[in-house]
Order: sequence, then structure tokens, then C-alpha cells
Amino acid sequence: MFRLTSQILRNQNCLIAINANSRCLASSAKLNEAPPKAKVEKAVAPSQSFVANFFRGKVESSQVFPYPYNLTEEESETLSMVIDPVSRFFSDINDPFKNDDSADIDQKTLDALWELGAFAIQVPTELGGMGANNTQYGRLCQIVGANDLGVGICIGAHQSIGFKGILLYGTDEQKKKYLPKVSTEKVYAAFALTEPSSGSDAASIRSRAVLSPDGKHYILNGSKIWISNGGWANVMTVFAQTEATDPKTGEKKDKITAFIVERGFGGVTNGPPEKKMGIKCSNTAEVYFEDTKIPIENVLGGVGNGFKVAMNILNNGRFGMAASLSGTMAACIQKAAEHASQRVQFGKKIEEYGAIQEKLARMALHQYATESMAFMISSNMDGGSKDYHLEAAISKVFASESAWYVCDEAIQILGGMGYMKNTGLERVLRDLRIFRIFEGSNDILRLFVALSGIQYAGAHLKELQKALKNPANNLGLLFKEVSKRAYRKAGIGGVDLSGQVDPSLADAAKLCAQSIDIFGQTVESLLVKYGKNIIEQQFILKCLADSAIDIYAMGCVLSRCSRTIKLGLDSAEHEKLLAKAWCTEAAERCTLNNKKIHDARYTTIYPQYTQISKNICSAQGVANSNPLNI
Ligand code: MYA
Repeated sequence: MFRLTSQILRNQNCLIAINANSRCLASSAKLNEAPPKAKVEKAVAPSQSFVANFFRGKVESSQVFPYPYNLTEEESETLSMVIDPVSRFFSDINDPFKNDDSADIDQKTLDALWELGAFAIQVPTELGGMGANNTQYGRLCQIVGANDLGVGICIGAHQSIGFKGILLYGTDEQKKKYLPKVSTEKVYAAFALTEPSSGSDAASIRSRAVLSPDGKHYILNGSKIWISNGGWANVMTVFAQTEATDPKTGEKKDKITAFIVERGFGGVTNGPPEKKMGIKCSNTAEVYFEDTKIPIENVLGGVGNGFKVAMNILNNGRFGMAASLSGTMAACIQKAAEHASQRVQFGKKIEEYGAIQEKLARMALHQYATESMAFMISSNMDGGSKDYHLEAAISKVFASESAWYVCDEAIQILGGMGYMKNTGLERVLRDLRIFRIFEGSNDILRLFVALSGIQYAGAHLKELQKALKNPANNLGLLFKEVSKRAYRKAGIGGVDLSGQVDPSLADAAKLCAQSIDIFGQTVESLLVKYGKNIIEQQFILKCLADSAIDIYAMGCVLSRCSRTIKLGLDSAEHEKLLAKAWCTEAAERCTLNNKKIHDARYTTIYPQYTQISKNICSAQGVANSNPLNI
């Protein structure tokens, strides 16, 4: 698992994260031991992230309350003007059934997308794009997600990851050279990271680029798999190992570097389109590089910085998936509601039955929470936040699982009709399956969220450790910490969100606040109990991540609903129902997850899971006998 694991295990002296960015996890098990002298200790870089902070049991509300909304009037107007043609493209030109059947998008449809500017939504207008910000992009993604996820992947792989690195890290020359091409010249872009032996473990790629003797080129060799747009792209962001020199020590070692690679550089070939379960019309292919000569000007983001470039491209685009899938869910809910309000069984419309009502309500809760997350993150990004990585990862995990659930329930409500191809839901279900796998599998992202949050909390414990060594100079901090713990013990104090939400949501806000309190205490107790070994406790880390997802979703819906109430929007009463119901259920799940961490009734099952899994693997299949014993 994560390289940070091995790093921590190697560094046996490391007690608590040295700084918020280091991969050294926290352990307060040995709070009183002196840290190794050689380490240079930096203060914990404060994070504005709501999620990182609630790992400490603290509310950092600046990105969540009030609900951020940064579109100017002009930006709203521009967006409204674009929504209409994009919607008309989907109603009049695009045919998702045909795309799925042919596993292709015909030229006329692609041309129409190019004409719309759909391939360059966020490229500045002076370089040929639409110049949209993240929030405007998210709103357009919703329309795409509601209509055709396969087309969404084609345009998403192009701009959300394919050339996003050029937007984020490109030099002026790189931007001027490449962005007009990928915006207006029908040149497709792709993001080439994954390799046959390197999926979730992105840092282990083997493709290699070697500097030419004259220092003018890199020569790239390697192969990439499952590259979206891989068969079409003429411009690719490619990641490869290169020899890099540590500026501090002068030591040479392999580090990943990102490159802008043109197919025309030579030695670039691709395999046939993969035959997939869903998103069939999007092109997915292997891409091979054989002695591809890349000019050094095409290094993107600096030699040796490629891993960070890759991670930040992915971090930057993830909210788009949440936005898109909130649109997909809305479309599924529409189909389910239309059916439920027309279909009569046992003498009544099926919408009148509790079994259907519960389904529709839960579907709406998931859609509401996903949409609230997506636009909270996009607004924070537009507002200049740099602390959105955990939130973006959560939005991807939550959106992809919610959309799967919502589509599945829509099919259930439509019954046999839902299973038929013509209804369009079976295609959506197939399309949706990959969203839990790609762009960071949900399992990996859960660990990323849990470990990063713990690391942040641990870094703060480290500060406390330092303060304890010099109490006279740190009275303020120590007093705050001691009182916090004393109040907690007495069952008073703790997190209070009542001032942040509309008074009508006070009870729901209390549930969120209590969940944060319990969560913070749990994280601290885990650091004390496991120290650095927490990284090995994946059963527990999953519970933490699940609670983190639920708590963030609670914050998002409470904040959004409070804004809706404040603005006096027509949907305020409906949204209150959604926010209250979400918080009730989410807080219950947090309580359960907490039990799964601490309570022996639950934790004893983990070694059982381990043994069952070992048995299955050693039997290479089901390890129990057949009841007939034949
Ligand atoms: S593209 C392929 C997607 N692949 C992945 O996402 C790979 C998943 N793996 C990872 O994310 C990483 O390897 C993990 C790190 C998380 C496992 N942000 O030692 P480390 C820093 C910023 O922990 P590892 C695809 O699917 C870290 O702080 N920094 O690393 C396309 C440390 O820095 P320092 C990060 O153990 C699908 C350093 O890196 C992050 O290797 C097409 C090393 O850390 C981070 N997240 O594990 C989709 N993580 O050294 C189409 C680590 O300074 C798109 N670091 O301490 C369509 C979209 C639009 C949708 C539209 C539809 C309609």
C-alpha cells in the first residue's frame, strides 16, 4: 500500500508527522519521547480544509459556511447562454443509444461538440476556449452527465485530465503552443499514467525517459494501458521515470517527470479500442512509446515533479465527476418519478406506496448531497482555495457510489421496464460502473482521505507534544487543549454549528456537530493506540473514511439548505426535508462506524475477514464444501 507506509516503517524514529505535507504519519503513542535531533521541524501548515480539520475534532468553517457561491452576475448570464445550446446538442444531435451500440461517436456529433466549444470549456478565451471557471464547468458537466456519460468521458478525458496539466503547470510558451490546438483545431488530448504493472500504485510506473547526450531531448520508452482517447489523441500528458538530481544533496535518483508528447514526435502507436462494459463510445486504448524524442521544452512542471503534477491534475478534476453524476442522478430520478406517478398496481399509483416513497426519497437525498458537495468544492476552487484535495476525493467516492445506487433503484422502480434497453437505464448503470474504479479507485481514495486526515491531526498532536516540553511559553495552547479535554469528559462544550445554519436546522446541525466531536476523539484515540501502525489498520481506516464522507456531506447539505432558506427560494421547505433526513441517517452511520472501530462486537470480525480471505485465496476460490458434498 501507500509509499508513505514504507517511508514510515523505514523511519522508525518518526513519531508524529513532521509537517502537514510530509507523508510521515502521526503517532502520539510515544508523545513524551524526544524527536530525533537531525529532523528539522516545521510548524504545521494550517489548512482551510473542513475535512482535514474535523479529523482534529475542530470545525474550520471558512470553506463550508456560508455556502460558497462565487459567480458574478455576468458569469451567471454567460452560463445561462451556454446551457441552452448544450442542452439542444443532447436533445437534437447526440444519440446515446447509437453511441453505445456502435461503441463510437460519429464525426457529425464530434464536430458539433467541437463547434459548441465543449472540448475547451475552461481554456481562456484568448487561447480559443470558453473561459469558464470551475463552477460554470460543473454546471455544464451536469447536463453532460444527465445525457451521455460516454460522451462525457470523451470530452472529460480531453480537458479534465488530458491537457489540464498544461493549464495548471504549463509555461506561457507551452500554453500558447498547445491550448489553441486542443481547443479549436480538433486535436484530442489524453492523460497517460496507468501501466500494466502500475494502477493504484501510480508512483511505480516503469516508462522511462532518458536525456539525450546533447541535453536537448528526452527519449521515451514504455507502454500505457486503458488510456481514454488513447487511440485518438495527438497530444498527451505522459508520465515517465527520469533521472533527477536532488537540489539539496546532489544525489541522483529516479523520479517521475511529466511530458507533453505529440504523436508526431515519432514512435507513438496505440492498440485497438478496448471492448468495455460501459462508456462504450469513448475511446480507450493502449499507447506505446518507442524511442519517442521529446524536446526538453516539453517537460511539464519541472523534472522530477511528475508525481505531484499527476496527483494535482487528478485532484483538480475530481469535483467534475461529482457534478456530472449529480446530473446523471437527476435524470434517473426523473425517469423513476415519471414512472411512479403513472404506473398503477393493486388499484393505486405506485408513488402512493411507502416502499416506493422511501426509494425516491433516498435517491433524492443522494442527489442533493452530491450536488451540494460538487458546487461547494467548485466555488472554493474558484475562490482560490488550495485546500480542497480531501473534499474532491470524497466527492468522487460519494458521487460514484450514490449514482450507482440511484440508478439501480430507478431500475427497481421501473421493474421489468427498467431492465429493457429502450428505457436507457441499463446503459447508464453499465456506464456508471467504471466511476468507482478509475481516477483513483474508491478504495484507494478512502485510504487517501483517512490517512491524510490522520496525518494532519497527528501533526497537531506533535505541536502539543512540543508545547508540553515548554509549558511556560505555551500556556495559551495548553490551556485550550486541557479545557477542551476536560469539557469533553464532562459531556459539555464541543463543536457547535448552531450559529452557522438556519435555526430550523438546529437539530440536524447538532447531529453533525456530535458526529464531528466523536470523530475527532476517535482519531486521537487511534493515534494513541496504534501510533504509526494505524496505516496497517485498513478495516478501521475504511470506517474513518466512511464517517468523513458522511460528515462532509452533512456540512454541505446543511450549508446549502441554509442558503436556500436565506434566499427564500421556492424549494426551501423541500430542501429542509432533505437536509434533516440526510443528517439523521448520516449521523446514525457515523455512530455505527465508531462502534466498528472501538467495539469488540464489531472489531472481532476483522481477523475473521482476514482468515476467510486467506482461505479463499489459498483455495483459489470458494473454500467451503458443497452442501451435497458431491
Ligand atoms: S487516470 C489514472 C488514475 N490513477 C490514479 O488515480 C492513481 C491512484 N493512486 C494515487 O492517487 C496515489 O498513488 C496514492 C498515493 C494516493 C495511492 N494530492 O507516498 P505517497 C503526495 C497531492 O503517499 P503513494 C484515470 O483513471 C504526498 O503528499 N499530493 O504516495 C483516467 C507526497 O508528497 P511529499 C499527493 O504511496 C480515467 C507524495 O505525493 C496526493 O504512491 C478517465 C508521495 O505520497 C494527492 N492526491 O500513494 C476519466 N497523493 O513527498 C475521465 C500523494 O511532498 C475523466 N501526494 O510528502 C472524466 C472526468 C469528467 C467526468 C465527466 C463525465 C460526464
